[in-house]
Amino acid sequence: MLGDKDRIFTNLYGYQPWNLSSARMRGDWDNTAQLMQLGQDTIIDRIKASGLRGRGGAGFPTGTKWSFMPKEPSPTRPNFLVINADESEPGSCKDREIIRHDPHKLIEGALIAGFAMRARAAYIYIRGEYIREAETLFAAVAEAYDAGLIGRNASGSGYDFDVFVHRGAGAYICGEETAMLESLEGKKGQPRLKPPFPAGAGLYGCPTTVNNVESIAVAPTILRRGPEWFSSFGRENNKGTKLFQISGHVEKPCVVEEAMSIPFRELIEKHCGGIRGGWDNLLAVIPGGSSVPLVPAAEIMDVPMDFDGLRAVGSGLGTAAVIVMDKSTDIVRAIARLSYFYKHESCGQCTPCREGTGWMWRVMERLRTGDADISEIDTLQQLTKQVEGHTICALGDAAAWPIQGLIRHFRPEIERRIHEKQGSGLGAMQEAAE
Ligand code: L3W
Ligand code: SF4
Repeated sequence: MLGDKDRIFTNLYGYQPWNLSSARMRGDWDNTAQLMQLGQDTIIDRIKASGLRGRGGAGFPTGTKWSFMPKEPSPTRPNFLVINADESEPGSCKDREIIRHDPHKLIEGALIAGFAMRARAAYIYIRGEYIREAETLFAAVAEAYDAGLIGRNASGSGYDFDVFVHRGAGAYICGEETAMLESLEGKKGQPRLKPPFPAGAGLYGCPTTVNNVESIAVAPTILRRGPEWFSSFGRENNKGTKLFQISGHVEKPCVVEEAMSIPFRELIEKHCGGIRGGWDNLLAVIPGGSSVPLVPAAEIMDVPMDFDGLRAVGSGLGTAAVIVMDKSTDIVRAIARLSYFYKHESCGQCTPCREGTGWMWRVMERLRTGDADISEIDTLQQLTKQVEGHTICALGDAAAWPIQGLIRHFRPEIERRIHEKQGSGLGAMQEAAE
């Protein structure tokens, strides 16, 4: 269980100002040059030792990712760090809170991570709809430049490092790392084929690492408190603290930093005051943002909220955006709405996703209203398998998985609607005949 002294984000709720003087009082920018004197390889080794895994959804080990960057970048092909603040996954709202209330943790993290990867600059790509957050971030970056913390001889370290903030224009797909790079280059935000991974050929063809806001913002604290401190939370392969974003039918929705692997029931009891209407009223949970399959109530209660625990029940940690649904939820309608989202956000460049997301949504709509043939449930299931794994980026999978979860766990509910509609239709026909 995480105590207040163990929290990295001590201003998560904005009780104190976000500005530099307040951030300094919270320990940010405290002798940053000394941290950098550890040296690039030691910083990467310590991040590896901490067990930190990417906080944007995929959970790739952060230190390992940093180690892919060239150790001797060429002057004509510099290394870049790109920070993914395009937080658009339905249910996710943690990066927003970091930027609103603790932007200096992110900027200091950018300098340290950028230095460790020998990057010349960081680009923070922020979701277009985050207007006030972008204003805060621009102002915090300006404060950091004025104080000599970034820019030439950043923090007196002798290292030159720039930070640029770039606003997105409202497309979910620009959160996919290579679409983000395309967008930063001024092109239409469409994912690239991987490999090559960004570490080989990224922004303007240069070696690039794309990391989530939370992954970068925790790095200075990990180095100050030590990798063993961070890895003392959670369990093997699932270390550290994590921002959980709990929305939906709980008494008190919130964003909270907790130890990785906290059991679901404890997370909700401790921070959200339980389920609306009591635990018996819980129907299902989407534990990691809309791209992961739902888990029915009976299977989620004691699950450790981490990468392995949620995979074991057929879902995933994703961004740890926990969407709680009680028995008042029309679960078929909820998933149909997500299908609409993915259809709308598909960039359209590969056929299984462009055509498949629209097809899946139309069938989901028929299942929602009950105006479908019972055989269409299997057809839809097969269709999700045609999309999954056959697309350029993960959006195709993300569109398929929620539907697969629905069919796996709520098939009787889908069938009930169809039978009910057919029954009422027959009834109406009989009435007309009489
Ligand atoms: C070099 C290799 N680099 C992998 C890098 C790769 C990337 C990272 C993870 O999707 C997920 C997605 C969403 N050499 C490498 C290598 N890398 N092998 O490691 O890569 P990958 O492909 O596993 O994931 P991804 O394409 O980054 C991210 C899921 O997150 N998600 C939602 C996220 C939503 C947001 C948001 O709102 N902003 O992030 C929720 O589950 O479905 O599966 O950097 O380059 N051999
Ligand atoms: Fe675009 Fe969808 Fe293909 Fe991703 S899977 S590249 S969003 S069409």
